[in-house]
Amino acid sequence: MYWQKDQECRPRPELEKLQLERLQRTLGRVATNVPFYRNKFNELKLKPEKMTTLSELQNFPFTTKQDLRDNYPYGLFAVPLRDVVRIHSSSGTTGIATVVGYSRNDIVTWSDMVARILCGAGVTPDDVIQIAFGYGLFTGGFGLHYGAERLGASVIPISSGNTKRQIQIMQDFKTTALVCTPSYALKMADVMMDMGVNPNGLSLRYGLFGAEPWSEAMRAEINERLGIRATDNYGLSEVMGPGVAGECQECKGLHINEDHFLVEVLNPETLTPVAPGEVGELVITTLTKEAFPVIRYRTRDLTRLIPEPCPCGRTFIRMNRVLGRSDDMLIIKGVNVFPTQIESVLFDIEGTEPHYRLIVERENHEDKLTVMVEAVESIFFDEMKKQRALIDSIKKRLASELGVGVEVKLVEERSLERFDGKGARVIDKRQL
Ligand code: DLL
Repeated sequence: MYWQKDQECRPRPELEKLQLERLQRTLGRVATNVPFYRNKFNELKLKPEKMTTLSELQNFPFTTKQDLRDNYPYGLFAVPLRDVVRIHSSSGTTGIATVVGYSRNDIVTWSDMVARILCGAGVTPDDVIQIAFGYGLFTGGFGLHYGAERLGASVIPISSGNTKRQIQIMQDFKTTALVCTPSYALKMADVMMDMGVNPNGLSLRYGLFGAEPWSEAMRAEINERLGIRATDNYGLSEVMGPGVAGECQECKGLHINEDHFLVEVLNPETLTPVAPGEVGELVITTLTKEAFPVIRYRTRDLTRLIPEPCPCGRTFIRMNRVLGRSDDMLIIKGVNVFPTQIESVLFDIEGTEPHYRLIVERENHEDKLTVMVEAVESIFFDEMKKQRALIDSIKKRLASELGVGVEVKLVEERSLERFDGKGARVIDKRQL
């Protein structure tokens, strides 16, 4: 199912021609309207109007989150404020917030991009969509909301939190599609159990999850517990919000809306392109945004592109689910470890619950990673021998997956905090 079939299935040569035209226009517009870009282009003697191939983008400078902070709040806007109809902001955990703006046309484009993702996941105007992302400065709530309305579905703008009420409404309003973070979907499954609500008795069929990294194993868990078909969707506020990429029903990677976003995958150290299909940092240039275009924005998200055509017929390239952020990557005794790798192992082990925390410490100048994972209640009634056997088997599986030894601690069911929005599962005490 497509939202804009002609655009989503455009032959690649035509798509690339369109990308070049749109890229030239975007570069020209930021050179004229945004002093930050104009100065950088002048310093490097770059002339957007002379560009003849897409690969010349590689000569242009990167934009980083720090650049957005340095130009707080409106320094990178490419239109006067009177043409801006919406402002979003991401506070981040530390430091100055970043601010992004949208023109009237940007909101239309954004809604279409999200409608494409909803359609790709199987949602139709007949569906009832419960949007359990926060509404506010975060782009998740409003982004999905406008897309769902554009599609013509019935939208329940419940926002995040108050989980029991979410479930009550899901029952009463016959919600067919749930939209939130994957962590919150799992929390809902727990609360349903507490309430004695059988997920199979609900009308729920689809789950569109995003805004944080998750694993295939977590997808399987959510699908099973909620009796739905979960798809992954990706985006970031600096580039637009949700709507940058999303999975079709094949569930084998996320189609990038390439007629609006030009992507590169680069080695994060050398900042040169990785070999096709290799993992690297995703760098995005917007092709149509008016109010807040970004050139070569370094997302810090690690992924790889899947160049093979998709059976669904879309010609947009797919990206692998995000493996993690380059700044979330833990370096334990020199070995690179991604939280999602640990998650995959934990989800696969009998006797553990899908809730964990990773604690990183430094003891005697050595890194120590402790994986705290909830275990099923019966384990604690068993003899110590059984607990120890479970710990040992987790340790062994993790050591072979990660290539570095870790400590494992079993904690009681429900003892770790649950998340309504983005989960924060890593506690790195080395930075304190
Ligand atoms: O999280 C936008 C969004 C909202 C996407 C709702 C999807 C659904 P930010 O708050 O700016 O925007 O955070 C962006 O979240 O750089 C990734 O690190 C992470 N992220 C977003 N989607 C995914 C995903 C929104 N599907 C940052 N998988 C991004 C993994 C994701 N990470």
